[in-house]
Amino acid sequence: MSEHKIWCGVCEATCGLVATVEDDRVVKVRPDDSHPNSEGFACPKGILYPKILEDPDRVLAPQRRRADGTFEPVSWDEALDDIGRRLNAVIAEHGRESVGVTLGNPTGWNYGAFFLTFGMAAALGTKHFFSAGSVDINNYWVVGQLLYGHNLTNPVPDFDRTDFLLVLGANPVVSHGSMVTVGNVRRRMNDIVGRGGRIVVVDPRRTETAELYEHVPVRPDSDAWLLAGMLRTIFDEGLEHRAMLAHQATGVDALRAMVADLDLDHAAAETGIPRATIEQLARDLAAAPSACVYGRCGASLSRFSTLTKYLIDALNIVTGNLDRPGGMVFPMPFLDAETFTKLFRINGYDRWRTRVDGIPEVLGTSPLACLPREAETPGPGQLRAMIAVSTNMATTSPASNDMERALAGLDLFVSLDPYITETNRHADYVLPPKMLLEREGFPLFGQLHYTIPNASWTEAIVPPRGDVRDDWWVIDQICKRIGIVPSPAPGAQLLGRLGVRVPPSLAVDLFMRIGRYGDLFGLRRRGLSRRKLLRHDGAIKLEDGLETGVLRRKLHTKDKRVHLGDPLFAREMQRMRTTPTADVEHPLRLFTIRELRSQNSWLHNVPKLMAGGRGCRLRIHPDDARERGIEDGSTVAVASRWGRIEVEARVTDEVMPGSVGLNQHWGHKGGWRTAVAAGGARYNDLVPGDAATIDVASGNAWMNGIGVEVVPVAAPAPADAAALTA
Ligand SMILES: Nc1nc2c(c(=O)[nH]1)N[C@H]1C(S)=C(S)[C@@H](COP(=O)(O)OP(=O)(O)OC[C@H]3O[C@@H](n4cnc5c(=O)[nH]c(N)nc54)[C@H](O)[C@@H]3O)O[C@H]1N2
Ligand SMILES: Nc1nc2c(c(=O)[nH]1)N[C@H]1C(S)=C(S)[C@@H](COP(=O)(O)OP(=O)(O)OC[C@H]3O[C@@H](n4cnc5c(=O)[nH]c(N)nc54)[C@H](O)[C@@H]3O)O[C@H]1N2
Ligand code: SF4
Ligand SMILES: [Mo]
Repeated sequence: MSEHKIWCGVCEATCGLVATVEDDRVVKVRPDDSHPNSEGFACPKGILYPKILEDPDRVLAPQRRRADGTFEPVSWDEALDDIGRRLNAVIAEHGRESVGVTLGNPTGWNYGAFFLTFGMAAALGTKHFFSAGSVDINNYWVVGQLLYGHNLTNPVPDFDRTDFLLVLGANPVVSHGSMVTVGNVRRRMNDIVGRGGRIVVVDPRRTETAELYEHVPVRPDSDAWLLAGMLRTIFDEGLEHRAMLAHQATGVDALRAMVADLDLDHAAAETGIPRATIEQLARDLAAAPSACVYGRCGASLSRFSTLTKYLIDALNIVTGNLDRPGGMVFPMPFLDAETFTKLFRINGYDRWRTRVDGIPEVLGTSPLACLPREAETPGPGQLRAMIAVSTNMATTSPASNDMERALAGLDLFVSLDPYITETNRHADYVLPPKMLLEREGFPLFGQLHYTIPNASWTEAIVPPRGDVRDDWWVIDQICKRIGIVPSPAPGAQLLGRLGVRVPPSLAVDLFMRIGRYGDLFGLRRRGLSRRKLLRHDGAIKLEDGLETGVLRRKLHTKDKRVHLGDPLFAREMQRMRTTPTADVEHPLRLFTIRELRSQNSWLHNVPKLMAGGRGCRLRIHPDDARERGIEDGSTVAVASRWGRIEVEARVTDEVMPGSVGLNQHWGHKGGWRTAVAAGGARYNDLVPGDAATIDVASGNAWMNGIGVEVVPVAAPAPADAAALTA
């Protein structure tokens, strides 16, 4: 029996855990009290993660799809050789640009897979490089580029010192924080209130977070109106922090002009928030000794998500809260992704546009919303083959049914995933990865946004089950067979041509060692290296918190100022102000609910996580239910302009009138039996994916605030019901 301090690679909190291993199995996991960031906190997902390793539905050998849609196991050589042959045929006929790569959320905790998908896309020179960012954080990446000069420059709230936290569309008590790595977030938020500060949560639902603090209900998809209204109030009343603005930013006049004639009564009507509340929030924010405005998925998956994120950052800057204690502060990661993405020209915006819809590229990627049209519209550059790495895009992307059809129609579809999911049941090959704990790892994404800088790198603690392989190895093997080196680095390309492949661990170690906390190959005795971290049990704390006064060092703009005046934002404001929002046939606004025991679309196959009466239920306000004759527990049909599903209704005043909330990512298909048996329906069947509906500036899908109507579904007569179950 042995104990190992590990980190959890399920969500961004990146908690420290202690795993007990007996006979090559993880028999117990508990929170690590000594972890500098999570301090003894962990959630059920982290504790139960090892169940995945033993899951009877886990794919343990490469699978090839037969003509009848079932799968048969094949050897790695057979699978990889056939994939290579078929990819070469596609490339010979249609060119490398017809091959696509998609990376999903878990690559953020799987650095090898992450770097090699970027590398493969770069080596192919393909525009068909899709990332979960386009159903999540592309708006951050666009605003990062335009304001700070780099996609990945991302200030995070200074939880431990702030006096006022304004949260828009985030539920950290359940999600444990996003685009900020903050361990034990609930304790740290309680401390804000404990020291006399305030937390205001703007959300259509009285969430687990809103319930603990002050709650301002907002109509889904209207945050930009609220933020613009607050900015107008601040400028009208002269509450802006002039000295900080003059020092930090350019383009303030353009911002002022954007909001100068905004009608606050109209903003109140759009948001459902009284004008007086909008004005008071603005005054309170400006008057607070320090404050942070923080928005996440609720604010990122709206129709105007680039504008929303811009206005969030603008509010922080205008109130003098950027780069100061208690405001929005900048992490200094030990692996400086900003520098190396810049070095290899990965970062950027609008250097090219997508073939069919003309949507600007973000960080070299195309939006998932565009994928079906890229695959189904003939012409040069048409998408013909796809290598997908840890993505369940048929469920997690807009217009799910279009996505399934498009994937099924490809000449070749290869998916790296531990399960047969609703997405990759259409794949020609499903290739099974080693999971964390079976592979070494360091928390790539976590360190980008940490609030308590710390470093860790862990060894595999158990041997892999079955015949599974490292994701990065699989990608590299595929690349070998089509004669490319999966790297954007000219050095790696050169070595590759000489037959030398640089493993991702070596490349990352190199960047870490020459980085801010690196050992400079021995010159800095206390510095970091992979070897040192692997030898250390648990995480090494690097700092007590984040430094301030670093803005000039962090900015990638030439003049070392934050650029508030990019004309794109004024255009986006105009787009919002001229887009009609009323939809009389679909008057209710649908928004997403995340759950504590899910991680996006997966972990639904762990029985212990699914216990306790969980279900996929539409939350509807009692007034809206009464008006429609809907009873609690009954089946309802939810219809948008783009799709229709049936689910159980839950009548509750936790959602504001006029809006309805639904769990994301249920209604599974494929080989994960527990997940399939859980039933429910797929949220994204209702979501549009056409270019006219997405946030055109970032390609982010519009998932929150789409119009729906809800009607009762008559229960089948007893005879029909008997026939159905027979
Ligand atoms: N337990 C758990 N944790 C997770 C995940 C998970 O699935 N489960 N997923 C992980 C991932 S990938 C991410 S990106 C993060 C997300 O982290 P968060 O963004 O903090 O999580 P969400 O629960 O999506 O929070 C969005 C909130 O926005 C509200 N909302 C919806 N529409 C609107 C709107 O138009 N305006 C406003 N103001 N609010 C709105 C919703 O009610 C919800 O409370 O969570 C991560 N952590
Ligand atoms: N309606 C609606 N839709 C949303 C959202 C929303 O709020 N509302 N949120 C969006 C957000 S924030 C996100 S991040 C996306 C997530 O979208 P995805 O990235 O598509 O979703 P996940 O469910 O995280 O899919 C992960 C897949 O990776 C597999 N996997 C897990 N670990 C590994 C591994 O180590 N290696 C490999 N190869 N595979 C692995 C899992 O089995 C699963 O099939 O969904 C988005 N979709
Ligand atoms: S909060 Fe996130 S990182 Fe922490 S244990 Fe849960 S899933 Fe893992
Ligand atoms: Mo996400």
